Amino acid sequence: MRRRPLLVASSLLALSLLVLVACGGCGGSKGEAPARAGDASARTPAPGGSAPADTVRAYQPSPATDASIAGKVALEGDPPRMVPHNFDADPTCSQIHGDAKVLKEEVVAKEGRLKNVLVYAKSSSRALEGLRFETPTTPVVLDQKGCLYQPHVFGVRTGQPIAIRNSDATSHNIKCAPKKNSGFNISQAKKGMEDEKKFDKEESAPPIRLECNVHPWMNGYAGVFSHPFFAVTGEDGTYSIPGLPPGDYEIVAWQESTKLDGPKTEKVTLGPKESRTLDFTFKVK
Ligand SMILES: [Cu+2]
Repeated sequence: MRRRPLLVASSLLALSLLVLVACGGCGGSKGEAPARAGDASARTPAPGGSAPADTVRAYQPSPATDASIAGKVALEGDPPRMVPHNFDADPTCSQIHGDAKVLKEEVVAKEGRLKNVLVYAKSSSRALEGLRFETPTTPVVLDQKGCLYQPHVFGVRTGQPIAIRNSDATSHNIKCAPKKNSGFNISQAKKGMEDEKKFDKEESAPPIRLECNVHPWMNGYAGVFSHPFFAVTGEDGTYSIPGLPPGDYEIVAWQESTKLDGPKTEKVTLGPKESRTLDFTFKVK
């Protein structure tokens, strides 16, 4: 009986070793542990191959290792003249704006910076291989307000609802004919009407163009992504994409005007916690 404590200790040691061997990389960066966004080594498959089905992991933000990109989008050359909308075809629309000049949004340039540029990570980027992203259930709101689409350019996730709303006291029609997704053509005759639509497939270069049959000046663009790594430049021409798992990326910047060149693509490798500045420049053709 005096040997029993030693026996117990030996058994415990053996058990611990067994657990360690069986566990492999538990708590480390390899093995079948739950997905960690910053775990680049685990998500990078063998060269030339795509991730097998059993290595697909749910993405989770990992503040300890997530990288980010941010930057500005510049316009080189004299910007095309910004022409004001003519709302006269619908008195309700012209009344809303009165004497205010509302400029068309095809090229919105301010101090050499471009607004409405869609910047995104290509879903084929190696850093995103083997990652699965949960579909948001909160809708993106596309408002028809002042006889304009607001926002004019936006990103949405595959399968995420888009709440298309009519905030005007006039009739709008919303149609689109995407290349990869199913199109639609709906009417919203009254203020307050709302429809929900979804796009199931990625579509980003170009994004899906939305138009109104009633008001020929109304158009907008929806980029559809399987992941959350996209942004649209604001008035100051800047964008920011946080939460990126470290690794290799192809980052695309798209803008709508055929008067400018593009789209632009940059390859970047992001290290853990890296904050990279990535600027783009579009040139007037
Ligand atoms: Cu309309």
